[in-house]
Amino acid sequence: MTYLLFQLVSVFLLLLAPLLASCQQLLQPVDCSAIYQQDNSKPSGVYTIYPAGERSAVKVYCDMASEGGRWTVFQRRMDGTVNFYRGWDQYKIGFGNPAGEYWLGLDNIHYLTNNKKSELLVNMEDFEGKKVFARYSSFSVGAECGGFVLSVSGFINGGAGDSLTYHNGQKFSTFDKDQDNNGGNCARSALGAFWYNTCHTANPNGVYRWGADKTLYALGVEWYYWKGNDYSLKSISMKIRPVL
Ligand SMILES: [Ca+2]
Repeated sequence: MTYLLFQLVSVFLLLLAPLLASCQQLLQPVDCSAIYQQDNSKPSGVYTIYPAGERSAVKVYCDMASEGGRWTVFQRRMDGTVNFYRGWDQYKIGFGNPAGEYWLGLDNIHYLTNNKKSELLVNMEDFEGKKVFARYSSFSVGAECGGFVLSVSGFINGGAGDSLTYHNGQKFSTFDKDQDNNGGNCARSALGAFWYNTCHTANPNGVYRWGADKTLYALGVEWYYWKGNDYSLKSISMKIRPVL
């Protein structure tokens, strides 16, 4: 009798398994857009996403408000509490605090933008309280074997100007992996890590400084076509979402 019951329960669980699996999928959103689409009343904040399957859980900040929301933030500076002058391994896997300053990691950015058309929003603010943005209708990052090449196009101006087109097609560089077009090492001279060319018109991962500072050239948190090379921004955040 007990054995029969056991068998019945087993069969029941077996039949239920596909259902449980699909529920689990819903509970493991790939990005902030999936979270928003499940429940569009969710506020901006820290959520867990799964960019590359069930074992890839990572905490991120979701921007559910700007320009229609659904944004997965992959880079954020706001107060200088996190050191962004780090090497290749750190930029590959990510670092920092998702509730504050962080870098999501190139692997995850690649997974999120690899197989689906994505757009990019860059929000920024100066120390006088002025806020602008730059938006790009197409954004993706290639695989590590190709050097995490940046593909960005379709600029839409929100007052910030276009500082990223200059970086389109570049590999990512850190102080310990120079893949830029400069004879020297842009990551070392600009004290950051980015898709440097020869070297940059944007340096979002540079040194956090408080506004205008001409003592050292072009190493702050900069967006050249808005504030030039001697002004370090108060905040900048880079975020992506799939084009629906
Ligand atoms: Ca170089």
